Amino acid sequence: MSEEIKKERKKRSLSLIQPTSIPTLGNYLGAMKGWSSFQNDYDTVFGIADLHSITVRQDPKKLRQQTIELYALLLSVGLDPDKSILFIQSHVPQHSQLGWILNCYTMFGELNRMTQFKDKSQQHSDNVNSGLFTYPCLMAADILLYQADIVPVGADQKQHLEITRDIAERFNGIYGNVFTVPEAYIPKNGARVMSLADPTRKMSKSDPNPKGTVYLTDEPSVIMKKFKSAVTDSEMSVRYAEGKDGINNLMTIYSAVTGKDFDAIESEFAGKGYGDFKKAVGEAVVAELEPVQKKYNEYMADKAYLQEQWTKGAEIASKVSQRTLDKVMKKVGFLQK
Ligand code: ATP
Ligand code: LTN
Repeated sequence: MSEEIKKERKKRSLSLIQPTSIPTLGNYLGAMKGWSSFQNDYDTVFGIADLHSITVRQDPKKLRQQTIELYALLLSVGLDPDKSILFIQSHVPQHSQLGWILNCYTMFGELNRMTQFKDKSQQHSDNVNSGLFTYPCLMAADILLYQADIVPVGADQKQHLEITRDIAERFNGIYGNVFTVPEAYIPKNGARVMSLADPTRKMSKSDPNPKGTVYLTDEPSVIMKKFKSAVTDSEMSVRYAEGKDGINNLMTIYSAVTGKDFDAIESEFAGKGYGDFKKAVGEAVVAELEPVQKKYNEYMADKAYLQEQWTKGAEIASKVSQRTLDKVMKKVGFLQK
């Protein structure tokens, strides 16, 4: 069988991330860390969801800078433009086009149930715009345009994957088999990393309290400091249990980074204090991020290379997604040019 045919048969994996700031340890462990390993077994597509990011007000200059930084970080965690399609969403107009069409196949009541919409409209009560509400239609377009089979994301995106499946099934039910119905792929460990300052809330890029959030480009000393001041409990025993949100979170992080399971971690720290444990978690995270940060600095010093890659990514993404868009436009009854 020729390489070309073998490649055609691989399943497709797709995921996007918003350029709302430098990614956090949560984004990394819940999503980005695993993405590079998909490149061997899947036909992989990754993108920067800048269209989604303006559902919350962004500073234009910062948004541009964060998009470049995120592109460099995607390469730094091991995404390879020769193996994957790596694009920026606003460079590929097919996303907005299909997004609009899918708006008309998504019910108000379905969107109204989305917990991300409820959370974000509370966080940004001065800007509850319609984009925030119809966010899942654009996300469904991102996924369905490429006929993705699996979508590796953190646990918080499960509901958005379910609505994407519902939209795809509804559309297929009316017009025949147009879209592949995708499945979420949620990692076993690290799917939900919590804030170090408030372990009952997810670690988020847009958290105004930087103490609870580890950013991928934080200096080692900053990372160590954040772990040292992580909120724990008064029990002084490293074990995974209900009500020990802080320790559970640190164990999750340590396990996701080192590959050790919870039993092994409990034995390793039996009889030791939280100080030792926090230090070990901090050091493991620093060691994990060191090679990523080194590559990041190299890529950031070569903007011409980055631009060349995102231009190439947009061309390929546009070609692939147009095939689905053509099919959809024909099915719904739009007149051909
Ligand atoms: P924002 O804080 O701006 O809403 P975010 O970090 O929640 O952003 P994205 O940039 O869209 O959201 O997320 C990219 C990926 O990271 C998604 O797959 C998401 O599920 C995952 N992710 C986000 N936060 C966490 C977390 N705390 N733990 C695990 N995975 C996460
Ligand atoms: N909503 C996602 C980001 C996102 C996405 C996608 C993820 C936009 N489009 C398509 C997977 C597939 C989030 O992670 N907050």
